[in-house]
Amino acid sequence: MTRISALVTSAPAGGISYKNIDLQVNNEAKAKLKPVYTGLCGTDRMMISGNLPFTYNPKGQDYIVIGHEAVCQVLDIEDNKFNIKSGDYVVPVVRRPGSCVNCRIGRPDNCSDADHDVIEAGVRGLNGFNSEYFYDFPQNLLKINDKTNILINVLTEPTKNVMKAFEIFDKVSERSIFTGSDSTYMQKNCVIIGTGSEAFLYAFMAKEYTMNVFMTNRHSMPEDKMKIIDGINASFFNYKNETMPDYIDLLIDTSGDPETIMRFIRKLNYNGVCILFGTNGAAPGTDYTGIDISYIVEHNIVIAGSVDGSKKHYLDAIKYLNKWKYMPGSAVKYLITGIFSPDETEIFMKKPIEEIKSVIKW
Ligand code: DN4
Ligand code: BGC
Ligand code: ZN
Ligand code: ZN
Repeated sequence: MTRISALVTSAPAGGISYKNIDLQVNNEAKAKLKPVYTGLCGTDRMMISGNLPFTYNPKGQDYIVIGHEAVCQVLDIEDNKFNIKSGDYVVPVVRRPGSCVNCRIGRPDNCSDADHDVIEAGVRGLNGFNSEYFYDFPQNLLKINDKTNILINVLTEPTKNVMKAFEIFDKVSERSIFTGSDSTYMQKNCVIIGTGSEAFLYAFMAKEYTMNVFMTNRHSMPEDKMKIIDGINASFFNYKNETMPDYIDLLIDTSGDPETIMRFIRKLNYNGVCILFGTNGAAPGTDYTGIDISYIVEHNIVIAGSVDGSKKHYLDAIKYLNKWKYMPGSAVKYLITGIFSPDETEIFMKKPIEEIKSVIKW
């Protein structure tokens, strides 16, 4: 049995170690991959601190290799119908379809029973990508054609979440005319709660729609983050002491904080859309009254949850990241705020204050 080094936790209890494990060879999985960069996020940190109850180890293992955000190089691949060759860069998908009807049509992100039907690399029942190398099936890989600055492509997985959320926005905003009387989104206000990596990627995408984009948090923003916000022509306000826009057309939450979400729902415009994306099971509850319910009803407000994304959203993510790579000022590259080696496991325990996206170089 080949031994390889990997970053592992024991799910759902937690903990982290960088150690040697047996390479799992699945004779059906015909692509041998080497991660080049992996990203880490709150999901990994919650697993490691033992706060993600739905995570579990692969069958027959007392650990799970963590990591679901990766850009990898193909070391070896057997003939396949996806036009992937040795040496290519690829992004592996997180969620693997089960047998429900949504999974069977290629939409495991909309799985009808995600707690039982799907498995997720690095999260639920399947080893993730933080190991020297691993095997996967060609159908789980998305090829990156533009090999320049491949580091940016480690953002593909988090960006696919944004692509799915905007698909939901497109669908629900069809029920009435959402664009302005000039046929564009140029006078529409999009407020994004939070200033982490997902919030920034939402801001990049809302700018693609040409909306007025406002990011917000409960404290002021350090200079580095302000530079990125200015670089994409968006704005920031501290909602504790600065004025917010008079109205909001599209509200996107990445905080998972009920009180903050309600504060902003009360500012949604007629036919407004609220996408809930952030999750924080530990956040305290909040008050809302019949007046709030009447407001939501009378304004035709849609509140939609959005989780994960499907293969087509990975493709959209690759397309937009490639565009953003070449944007003047290349603001997207500043989203990667630290590059670590696999043995620097402390990075999984504590989020640095200046962090947007921390990355591991393999
Ligand atoms: P993150 O970097 O922790 O971002 C969360 C952001 O929310 C940070 O900027 C926080 O600010 C901010 N925040 C927290 N509480 C408040 C508040 N009360 N008011 C305003 N802002 C607040 O995480 P991320 O960007 O990686 O992911 C964002 C969220 O999406 C997380 O909750 C993830 O669990 C969730 N997520 C969902 C999916 C999915 O549905 C995938 C990935 C992530 P500060 O406290 O850091 O200053 O598929
Ligand atoms: C990933 C999603 C996944 C979710 C829950 C997130 O970090 O981006 O694809 O479904 O975790 O495991
Ligand atoms: Zn993640
Ligand atoms: Zn399913």
